[in-house]
Amino acid sequence: MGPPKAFGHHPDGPAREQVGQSPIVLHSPKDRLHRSTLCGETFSRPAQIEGAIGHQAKLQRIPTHQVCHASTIRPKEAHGMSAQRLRWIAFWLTALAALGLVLTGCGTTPAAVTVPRIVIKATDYAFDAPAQVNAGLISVRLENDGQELHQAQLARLQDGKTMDDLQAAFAQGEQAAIALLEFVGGPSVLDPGKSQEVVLDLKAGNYVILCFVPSADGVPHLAKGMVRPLQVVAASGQAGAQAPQAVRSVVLKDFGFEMPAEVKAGQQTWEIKNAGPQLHEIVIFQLAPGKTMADVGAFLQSPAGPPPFEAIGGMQALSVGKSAWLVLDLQPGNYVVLCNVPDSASGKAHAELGMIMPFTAK
Ligand SMILES: [Cu+2]
Repeated sequence: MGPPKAFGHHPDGPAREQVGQSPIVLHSPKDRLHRSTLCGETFSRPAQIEGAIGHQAKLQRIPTHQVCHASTIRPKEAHGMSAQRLRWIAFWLTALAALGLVLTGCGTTPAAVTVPRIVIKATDYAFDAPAQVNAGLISVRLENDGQELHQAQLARLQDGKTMDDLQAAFAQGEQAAIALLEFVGGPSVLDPGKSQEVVLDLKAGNYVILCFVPSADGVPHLAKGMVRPLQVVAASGQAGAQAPQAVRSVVLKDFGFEMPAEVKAGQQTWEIKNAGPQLHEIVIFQLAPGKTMADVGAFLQSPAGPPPFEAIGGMQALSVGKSAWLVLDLQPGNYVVLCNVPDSASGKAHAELGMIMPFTAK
């Protein structure tokens, strides 16, 4: 852990956006002094270890300091924590400080809480997935073990609605079913053998995992069995995991993508936000050598021969105002992003209305 990371609230550090949102504020930029608004104590970089250990010692005796430290973990939940839990946090903070891992007292995020992971396996035509997960941040990885393209759309049923209601709505048409659901993302369309990871923030409720991809006969996979319920339950006493660090935010809107035309190749996380007003998704195709966006458009209009791209994933549909994180490992090359969600007025895919753009990874 390098100094800027350890000193998370440093104005030049990677967590600089958090300044002002935590109990630690910049006290004196000239002297690089930081101050806790809860306990009044100041911290300077050369005195990090001493300051931290001294502070941790106080933490053992003064309840307000326990609250102060706990607030750096999850401000909204800290004050509702049980005394036992606060003692447990205090114990670990002290232990970590003694090891030199906690360098800055209140200013440091303690050992990161790992985001829980689940794997969804898709076959022709079923999902293998857990039946229940805890609410909060969760990493969802889709592995396509089938012969066809698959996706895993996660959507929350409106309160009071059941799977039977959803089934009845699907019988009336896709728009009727969409009206019963809040779309929260999920791994997007994948070629056979590929996988995609996304990180979602799920609130408690009854969810479904869906695949809208049609087979050659035109029937969507969800009508062939690719509908699976998922229960998200409120987690009690679970420390909050940190949201992934994203290198960029990609905004989806009617009808386009706000993102650069050129990005760096390699491993990276994008935060995907839907600014609306319609439902949107981001599907990523990696172009075959020599192929262009025009070839993709022509193939989508009338598929013939091998596709001019590989479907490498993306983020499934998000309701307006929702965001989620897309974990990518981009090979250098040319790509196209597009949205296949149907327009609520014309029924045309958003890609046909302009929601398609090329980008290059270098
Ligand atoms: Cu769209």
